[in-house]
Amino acid sequence: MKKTALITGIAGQDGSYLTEHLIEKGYNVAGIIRRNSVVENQNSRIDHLDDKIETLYGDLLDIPSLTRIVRKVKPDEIYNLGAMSHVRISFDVPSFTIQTNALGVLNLLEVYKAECPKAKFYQASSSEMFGNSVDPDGSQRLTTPMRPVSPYGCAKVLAYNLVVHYRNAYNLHASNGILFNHESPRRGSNFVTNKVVKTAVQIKQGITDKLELGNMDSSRDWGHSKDYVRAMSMIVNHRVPRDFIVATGETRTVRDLCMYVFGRLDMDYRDFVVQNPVYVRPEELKYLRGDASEARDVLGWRPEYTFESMLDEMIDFWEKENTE
Ligand code: NAP
Ligand code: F7E
Repeated sequence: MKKTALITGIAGQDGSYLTEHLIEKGYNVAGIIRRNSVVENQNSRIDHLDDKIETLYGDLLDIPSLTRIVRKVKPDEIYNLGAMSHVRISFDVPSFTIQTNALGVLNLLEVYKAECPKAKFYQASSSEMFGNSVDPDGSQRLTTPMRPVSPYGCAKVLAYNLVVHYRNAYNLHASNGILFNHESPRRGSNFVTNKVVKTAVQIKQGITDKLELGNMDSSRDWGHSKDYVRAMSMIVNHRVPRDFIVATGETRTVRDLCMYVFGRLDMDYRDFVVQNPVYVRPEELKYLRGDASEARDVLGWRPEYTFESMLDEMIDFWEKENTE
């Protein structure tokens, strides 16, 4: 019998790729969307899947909507990807961020426990939970202390702990995937990778002449969203519920990112990048490099994209987008 997956945040970057992945695996997919005042923006990442999925209006902060949706969909698997996902903006809207990213998870766990406790549950946890905590070998892993440095990170730590607690207390198949940064052409263009690629292509095409950035010295472990949604499905279908790190194990600075993207377009980033303090955070997470050896050894997960092939795909996307 076909399995049914329910995805919160289905219209986001990961939600859209996860939907494609699960449809390919033969699932029925349903997802929660929120009302957008610009109707054209509502489902732009999932418009092409319109006739293959069911979308339902709901919100992690609205328990009646979650109950109604879970009763209707009767999911075998729940993927909780819905969140206010922008770290810098979480400093501007800390209360909203904590409500959505922490209390929203509590709401969903309660509905899950009451309505479909036999289902499997995935929580989109984040490397931002580690803050500036790094093991002596320069990696973060499940045992690395969590010391978040943003409202976003604080909320994700609470949500992470709630998932572990509900798993243990109520014998639920609930797992956290602690995913490091992952990108794609579908990434919001106010995240640094897509911002750099989009603007560099526009500079090359003469549409603009500078790129304003914040801290160029921070390091991130960047992978591709398509690879990471495969890991989500492997985590949910693992025999026992448990948490996994998903990362590439490589780290690069924002400066390295600029050097590669501008270089690919035959330009020198130093001629175009200017610092704007608006993009500097009150507290910065300086360095991330994940140890995903358990995802590799236990789940058999391997990323297919490299840092370069991911950026090449994003450059191709913006080159086509800007000329159409
Ligand atoms: P994204 O593109 O920003 O998508 C987030 C989705 O959540 C959007 O569809 C958004 O809907 C929805 N959402 C926001 N608030 C909601 C609420 N109150 N109720 C229901 N849905 C809500 O983010 P993403 O990159 O796909 O990330 C997916 C998840 O993974 C997020 O939880 C994020 O925090 C987490 N994560 C991401 C990364 C990464 O590098 N991408 C790494 C680790 C963890 P609207 O468009 O209507 O706002
Ligand atoms: O910043 C620096 C910035 O916003 C990366 C989310 O998916 O990954 C993401 O969070 C780095 C930071 O991602 C600009 O200071 C410099 O050091 O692309 P980002 P993030 O904050 O790491 C984690 C794992 C998540 O869970 C989150 O949901 O780049 N940076 N200049 C800049 N960043 C932005 N956005 N814009 C700049 O102009």
